[in-house]
Amino acid sequence: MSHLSAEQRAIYDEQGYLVVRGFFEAHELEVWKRRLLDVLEERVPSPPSMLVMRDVMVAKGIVEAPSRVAATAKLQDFQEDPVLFEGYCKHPKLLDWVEGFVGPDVKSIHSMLINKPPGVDGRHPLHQDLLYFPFRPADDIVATWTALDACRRENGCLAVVPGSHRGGLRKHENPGWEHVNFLYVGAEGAGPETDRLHLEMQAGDVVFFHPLLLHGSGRNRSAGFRRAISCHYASSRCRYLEGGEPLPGGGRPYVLVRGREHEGCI
Ligand SMILES: O=C(O)CCC(=O)C(=O)O
Repeated sequence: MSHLSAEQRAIYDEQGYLVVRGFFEAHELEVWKRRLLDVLEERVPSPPSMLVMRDVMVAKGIVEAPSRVAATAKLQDFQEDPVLFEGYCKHPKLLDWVEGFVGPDVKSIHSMLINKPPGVDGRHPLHQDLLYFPFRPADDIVATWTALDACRRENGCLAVVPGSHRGGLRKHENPGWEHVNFLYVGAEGAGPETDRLHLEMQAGDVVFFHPLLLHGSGRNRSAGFRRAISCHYASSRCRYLEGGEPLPGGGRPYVLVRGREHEGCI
């Protein structure tokens, strides 16, 4: 049963994103924030399939981080972490909403806890996530991005270009900045001159967005962390592009989280 109203769906179709305020409660966010610390401070084992990505300025020795958490840009692909995956990606209320975008058969296709520590550049250029997904249709893919802290311009909130999902997939390239995190590429023609909307969000707010929406985030100029947890979902009816199948043994694990599998699909 989807919770998405026809009016909300129309906003999403027009703008490429939909913000839902007060979606999660503070105690739910606490569990995910504590898990980040437990993983980074090695109180719990870190699944081998999960990438713990250091910020590039720390990795190159340009900035000395006071702790491992201050050195970490994100955790990625946490499908084997029971707390983050079961708790967030399989959250029943979140999946009820996701169904409203991709239908009843849902796969989780990518998960991240983005940390954005203070003291580093950490910007993410405007880009389109469809770049990372070798299957279609794009309209059957949706991202959820949940603020774990209050996200403001000062600490590098998400920025979006409303309506940009109605163009196609652009070429992407290194933005040419001095310090750019691993695989943070920007869409061609979407440089600093591009008008964007800064999505200021309270902790617990969620934004659902289309995989062609141009989005990115600024530098964290505050003294605290700007954390967010995010999962991408696709209909399990999506089909690989020709030549787009993951390499044997490689590629991302796509995990059925609701409904059923479909023959010949992702
Ligand atoms: O949370 C952010 O700063 C942006 C994350 C993002 O757009 C991404 O990792 O694709």
